[in-house]
Amino acid sequence: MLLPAGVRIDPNTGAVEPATASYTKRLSELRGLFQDRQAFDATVADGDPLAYEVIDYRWKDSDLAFGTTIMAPGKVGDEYFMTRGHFHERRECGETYYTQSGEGLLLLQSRDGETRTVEMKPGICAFIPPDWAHRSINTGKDKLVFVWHCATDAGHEYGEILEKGMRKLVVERDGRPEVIDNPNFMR
Ligand code: PAN
Ligand code: ZN
Repeated sequence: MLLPAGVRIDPNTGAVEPATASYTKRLSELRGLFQDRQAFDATVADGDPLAYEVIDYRWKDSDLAFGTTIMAPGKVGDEYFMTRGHFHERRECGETYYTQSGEGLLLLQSRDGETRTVEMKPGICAFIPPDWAHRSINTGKDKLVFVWHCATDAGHEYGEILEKGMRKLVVERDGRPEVIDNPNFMR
């Protein structure tokens, strides 16, 4: 039987105590996401920084799961560090992203190609409707930490976004984040 629990989440580090699982992604594991391949190779060669970590509180016998994502600040060329981005395998499953610290943008794209962004900053809980692909982007100088919450069996469908990219990019222009069309988006 699953038992109730109070799970401590550190808003600055994203640590989850107790956690059930975690993984990390180094930049080298995100090949193909960024436009500037030369800058990508140079940044990987220069220490292959940790891009993000995901920590879960997830039990298969529960319908609900939550956890944190901790994103390092950084850029590849003028593109900020980002997550892979995905749809959920179970298309009826949405999600929430509640930012604890740092600043970023949540980039969303519907199945039929509508795009939206939602600001990520402490106090904002982003609502991700079912069947919208979502990618988070750290546009700040510090860590971006957010708590996500979704169905345990929502699943991740990465293929389409990995193959085609997203319709929009978030780049730094004059020291500020700007959302632009992705010239390499494959229809
Ligand atoms: C999050 C994401 C996490 C990492 O837990 O999986 O932020 O992003 P990618 O999975 O796109 O690399 C979530 O949205 N779960 O459904
Ligand atoms: Zn998700």
